Amino acid sequence: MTASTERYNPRNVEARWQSVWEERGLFRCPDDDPRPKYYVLEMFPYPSGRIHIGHTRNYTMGDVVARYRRARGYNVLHPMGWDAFGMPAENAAMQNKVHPKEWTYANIATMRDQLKLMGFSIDWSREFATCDEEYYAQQQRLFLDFLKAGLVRRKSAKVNWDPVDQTVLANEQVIDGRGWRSGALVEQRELTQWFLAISDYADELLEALKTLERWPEKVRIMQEKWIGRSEGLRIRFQFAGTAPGGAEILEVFTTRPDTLFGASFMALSPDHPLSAEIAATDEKARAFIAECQRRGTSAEAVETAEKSGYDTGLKVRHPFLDGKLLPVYIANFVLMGYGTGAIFGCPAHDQRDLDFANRYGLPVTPVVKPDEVAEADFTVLEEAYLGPGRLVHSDFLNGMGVEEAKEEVARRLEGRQVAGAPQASREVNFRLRDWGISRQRYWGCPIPMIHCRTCGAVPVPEADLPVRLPQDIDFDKPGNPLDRHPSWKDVACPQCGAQARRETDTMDTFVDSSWYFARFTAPRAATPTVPEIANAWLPVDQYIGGIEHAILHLLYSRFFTRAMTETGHLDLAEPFAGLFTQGMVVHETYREPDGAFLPPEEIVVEEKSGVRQARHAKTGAPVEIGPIEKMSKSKRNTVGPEEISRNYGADTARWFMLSDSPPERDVQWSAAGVEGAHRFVQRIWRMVTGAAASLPPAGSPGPGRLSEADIGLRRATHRAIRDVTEAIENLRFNRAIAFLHDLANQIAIHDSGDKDDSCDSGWAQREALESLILLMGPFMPHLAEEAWQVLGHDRLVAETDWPEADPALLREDEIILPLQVNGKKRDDLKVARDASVAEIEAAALAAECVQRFLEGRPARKVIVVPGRIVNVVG
Ligand code: ANZ
Ligand code: ZN
Repeated sequence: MTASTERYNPRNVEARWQSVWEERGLFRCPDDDPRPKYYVLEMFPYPSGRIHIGHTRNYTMGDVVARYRRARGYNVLHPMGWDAFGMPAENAAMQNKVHPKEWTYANIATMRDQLKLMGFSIDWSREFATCDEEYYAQQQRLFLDFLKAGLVRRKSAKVNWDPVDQTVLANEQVIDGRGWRSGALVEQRELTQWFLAISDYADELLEALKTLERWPEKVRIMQEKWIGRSEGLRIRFQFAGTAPGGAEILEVFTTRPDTLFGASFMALSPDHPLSAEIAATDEKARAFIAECQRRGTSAEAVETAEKSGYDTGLKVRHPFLDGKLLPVYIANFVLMGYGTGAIFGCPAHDQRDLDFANRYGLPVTPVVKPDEVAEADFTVLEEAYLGPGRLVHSDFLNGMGVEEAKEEVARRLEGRQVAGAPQASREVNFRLRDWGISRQRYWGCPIPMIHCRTCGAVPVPEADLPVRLPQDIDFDKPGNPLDRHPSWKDVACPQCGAQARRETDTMDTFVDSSWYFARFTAPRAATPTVPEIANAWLPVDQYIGGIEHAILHLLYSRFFTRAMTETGHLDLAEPFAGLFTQGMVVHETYREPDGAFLPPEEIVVEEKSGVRQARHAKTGAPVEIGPIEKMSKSKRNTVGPEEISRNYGADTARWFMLSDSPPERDVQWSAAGVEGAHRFVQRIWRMVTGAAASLPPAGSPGPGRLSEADIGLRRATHRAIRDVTEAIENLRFNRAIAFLHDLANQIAIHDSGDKDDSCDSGWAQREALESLILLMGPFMPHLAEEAWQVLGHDRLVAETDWPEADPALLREDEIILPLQVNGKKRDDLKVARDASVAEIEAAALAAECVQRFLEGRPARKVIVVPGRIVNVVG
């Protein structure tokens, strides 16, 4: 066999195969296809400018799955689109005077070309951007249908207000009290907003998490916590005297009614209506409330703040202790948006209450005592006791367990009347709030509503949809550009015809991404979905994306699926049957002495006596090697697909990104690693081109006679088929790659061994090479096509069935039997699978442990249970 010296040139080869795939329309997926469907989706990108290779790791994973499923006979939907609305386009407009639309579509064009270089098997005919009029028009339809179904609400709500960007921010866009983009200190404002009724589905969204078996456990737990279901009791405390405004009762929500005898104070949220009543006549209360509001009263703001309160002088009566009065505070750590906005504080068993009590000198009475501690030794000083135990200092509850005590308190209070109602009622609360979708921005989907002085908020009539974004818009001043537009918002009321005003808020961009997976099933339809088609394709069989979307995006999509089902656009329980969260691509950072980051392509790294040193490629100036970090624009540690495609080819990048680390872990991009992957590409190419001429033709019948080595190679081949298949099924891409390396090694070993001319060695070799190429196909699709052609095939790999492992060749040749001496296991005995009883007996008698035992005596008996056990009796 002659070794080929011709190097594989990915640059030409990859472009050529990409156009062949496209010409033949191989990745289009018809809706009316008899094959079973498979929908694989990667979270669609935001068109921020350019992609770097780190962005493409999840698309590579999705592509491996897509190509594999196609080869397994599925009709595969693997689409791509753009999550294209959002602030960055407006920021770019402000900074560079480009229109957000122009900026966005230019970025999409660039990024589409970049993605195409990677050779992903995407049905590009289904592509859309969420800022396409065609898409957001349908989103407005959905909004109006949700409105009709009672799933849209208009409420006044406290919002996080970014004074620099002049917009409302979602809680998760507030980081350490500052706007995520502007960095400005966020203020609290009361605004009337549009909400989607996700809280109506809280119970169901929680319950259905159990059905998501192919989701990572950690994501399900995060969602569970976010939804935050609490079972508790609403207790009505009586004021001693009357409170300002005439209130007789203070209602609290508690999950720990068992601790009622440990209560030492009550606390109201600064936003509680009673707090406002008190403030009306109490200047100090007013000042305290104002200070709390200045610092923010959102859950995030409150969590980090030191506990503080104001003693209002009011008191309530303890429900079970005659004459015991509890002081009522206004406290900064009580939220208005949860429960009743008021609590009873039990310092011994709640850390916030304890911190508060210690600060204000309130009593701390432990009422739940762990069993292993003596009552005299049990105190609570700095750390609240949250564990299990028995009730103490609690009158009729003494000796009960926590659950029993909860039940007893509930039962007694439910049966009592105060101010004409039971003193307590059982209640379930959720942390999950309705989803505020109003954003005071231009670059988003307009909310299709009109405000009329007489008729109120009126939906835009069907016939007038879509409400289009105006093109002529200016970004020179802060605030909402739509609101400032000279004429856009002026419109007649659809009901009474009077002069009215368009809603100038646009939708949160999370709305756009909450149903795009459904739109891919009928991307050009004149309705949001075509239900029969959507229901046939959905759910997404495998969804792949970043863990950063573990909560909001996935929860919102799950809610949309239900809302769309309720409004007839879908008939579906859950949108994503399988979810995989991938690790990132990380890379070293490089800095100049002045701290400025440098991109990898300007750096040369050398190793001198074991120490890696970097210098500037052009000037030779020394450069500091910084920590390994996620590839990002700001650190300049990115590598572009163009560069990779030019130097090594997409296949090398794809192979490398999946090879070293398990897919859920980060992988470090390094020049050495990429070169290693590329050497493998070249090696496969040499193997195939070197062997091609001497192999029997493709499709030759056989095999005829095979040597021991040939059979060994066939076994290795079929094991690889089994193992790679299983690894891809389980998304263990790095393991699949390791098995492929093994097979390549086996082929090389066989190739370099002695050949018996009377044997069909070439047949076994062809089988091995062909299997290697087909199994590699999902990872390195271009190399696979080129090699496949060299091996004499006309059909493309992309059109060829996945290889099947022959069970006969998977059987191990040797089996292991437990070897006993007088009924006690002494060793393992390795014998040929088809060994006769006599052969097994002989092997057992020859075993060292048996020889030592018999010391030259003959055995009395050897019992062989074929396939099970051997026992030597001596
Ligand atoms: C008395 C008590 C005693 C409590 C004790 C806890 C431990 P989850 O599990 O999150 O539902 N709480 C109720 N409403 C609140 C509000 N608006 N802002 C801040 N805290 C509030 O938590 C329920 C517990 O959080 C409730 O049970 C209440 O404090 C507090 F040893 O009541 B507990
Ligand atoms: Zn009107």
